[in-house]
Amino acid sequence: MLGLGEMGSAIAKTFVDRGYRTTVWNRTASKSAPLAEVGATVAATAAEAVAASPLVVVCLLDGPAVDAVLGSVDAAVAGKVLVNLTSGSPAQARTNESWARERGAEYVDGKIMGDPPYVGTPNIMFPFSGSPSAFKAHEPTLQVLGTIAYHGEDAGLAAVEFMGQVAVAYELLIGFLHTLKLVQAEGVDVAEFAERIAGSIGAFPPLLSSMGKAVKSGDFPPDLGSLDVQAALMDDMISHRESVGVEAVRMREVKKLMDRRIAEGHGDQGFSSLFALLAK
Ligand code: FVH
Repeated sequence: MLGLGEMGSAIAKTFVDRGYRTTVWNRTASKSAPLAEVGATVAATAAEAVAASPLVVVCLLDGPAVDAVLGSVDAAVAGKVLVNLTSGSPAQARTNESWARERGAEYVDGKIMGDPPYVGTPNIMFPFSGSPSAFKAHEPTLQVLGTIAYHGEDAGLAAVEFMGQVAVAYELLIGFLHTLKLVQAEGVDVAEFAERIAGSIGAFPPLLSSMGKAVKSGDFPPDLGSLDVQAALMDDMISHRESVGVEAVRMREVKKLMDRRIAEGHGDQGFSSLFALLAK
């Protein structure tokens, strides 16, 4: 295990707890002590840790950290399976895959969707992609970390899944925070309102599924109503926000897209049809 930050330590501890012989390394050596206490072997260098096991799991801060550590390991990865759980882009994953292949190692990219306390439970998700044979060989080991899924041989696919899932979460949550500001500005209890939203959000999964199908087919039904009707509501939403001093920049963006779509003769289509305008 290379990297013993919050996440790397939780992963290493899970391997040890489940009975896997585990060798750990971290740039700041003192972070190895709690792992040594529970039974992990501490390596003095990253290369020494790599040499100790057929499976090498990497969990570092970011791409530059991975480059620095793998650079110090270099040829020692020959014959190993490298599983990199560090956050990063699809392009970084594909570059890492080439780097490993050139040195005779198999590469699996993985991403982490969840927090350290959930490692070792089903409540944390790990999408993987890359070498199918390496994934198959180590699937039972990776399964102890949480709920895992294999997305395909292209090493970038786990990162595509991660970036997409994280993006949906951030887009939704920033919209939620703006809405809380609006509700609070109107004197309504935000915590109680949040509870009501938590109760009503169950209506979204069927909508997401039907929007996905509409985007895939290019056949846009009037989901959420026709754009002609929604555009009028959007005007109300923008002026409501402005009237209570809440920023409305994204709503104006949505309205602009609706106006463009209507001007192009698609006012009878629904919200999903805005997808047609999203290419840069
Ligand atoms: N923690 C979380 O909740 C999130 C959940 C979602 C996914 N992430 C990703 O997991 C990666 C690791 O995150 P982390 O929480 O373990 O991060 P830190 O506790 O900050 O530990 C960072 C480790 O990286 C080492 N490191 C940083 N730079 C270098 C470098 N140039 N050379 C060698 N090692 C480096 C650092 O070492 P040290 O500072 O202790 O010496 C830590 O081991 C991350 O991609 C998240 O996005 C976690």
